[in-house]
Parts: sequence; structure tokens; C-alpha cells
Amino acid sequence: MRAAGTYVCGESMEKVARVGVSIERELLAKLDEYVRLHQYQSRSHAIRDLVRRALVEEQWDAGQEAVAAVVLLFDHHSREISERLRETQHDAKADVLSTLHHHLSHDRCLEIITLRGSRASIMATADRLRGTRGVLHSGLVVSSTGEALL
Ligand code: NI
Repeated sequence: MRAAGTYVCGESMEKVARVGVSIERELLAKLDEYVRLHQYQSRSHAIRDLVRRALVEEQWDAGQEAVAAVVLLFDHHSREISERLRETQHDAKADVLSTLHHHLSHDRCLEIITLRGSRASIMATADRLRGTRGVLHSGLVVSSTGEALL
């Protein structure tokens, strides 16, 4: 049985190591400002997040399996845009996990398409989606399957 307060971001204290880190005072001041600005609960919380972010970036650069969200803003009156976006998802090189459609206004739609696969397959699908005629703005957020992040 675990006592209350023995969890750090869902991990039990048994898995957590405490380490001492040497850091320049000025850099530490910047870290503390970063912690405050981004509303982390502690320096440790911010450092864990930064390490995981670096790992996700490294995995992406190494071409390992990843999960990504493509955000597309478009005018649904654009000729055949909905059909084209749907066709791309059916032909996708990456797995399409989900598609979320928001009717923003009479004209504008926002879709969030979640993809899973290698960097190459995600980029191939994302580029085709983003390059579809009628897309007004797009974004790509890359994350991880989470398995290698603990
Ligand atoms: Ni719509």
C-alpha cells in the first residue's frame, strides 16, 4: 500500500532517483523563471518535461514510430476539399487514428487529424493534407507513442 503523496506524475517514488546537478547561477535563475512562466510545480517537474521533449525530438529525428496531429483550417466551399482530404486519409502511408471536425463558422472548418507511423509516413501524409488546395492554415504537432518515455 502506498501512502498519499508518494506519486510524481503518476510514477511511484520507488522509480524516482534524486540527483544533484551543477548549474551556473544565471542559468538556474533562467530555469526558475521558466518554471514560473510555464507554471510547473517545481524545477524537477520542468526538467523532466524538458528531458522528455528532447527524447521525443531525438526519436523523431531517428525516424522511430511517432504520433502526430495535423491541424487544418479550410473553407469548406473550396472545390472538393472535403473529398480530397478524405481521399488522402484513405490512401495514408501513416495510420490515421482519428479525425476531428469542427464547423467553426458558416464557411470555415478546422480538422485535427491524428497520425501514427514512421517520420517518413507521417510527413508524406501530412504534406499531402497541408498541400491540399483550399487549406488556409496548417500545423503539425509531433509527439510520441509514449512507450520509450517511461
Ligand atoms: Ni465543417
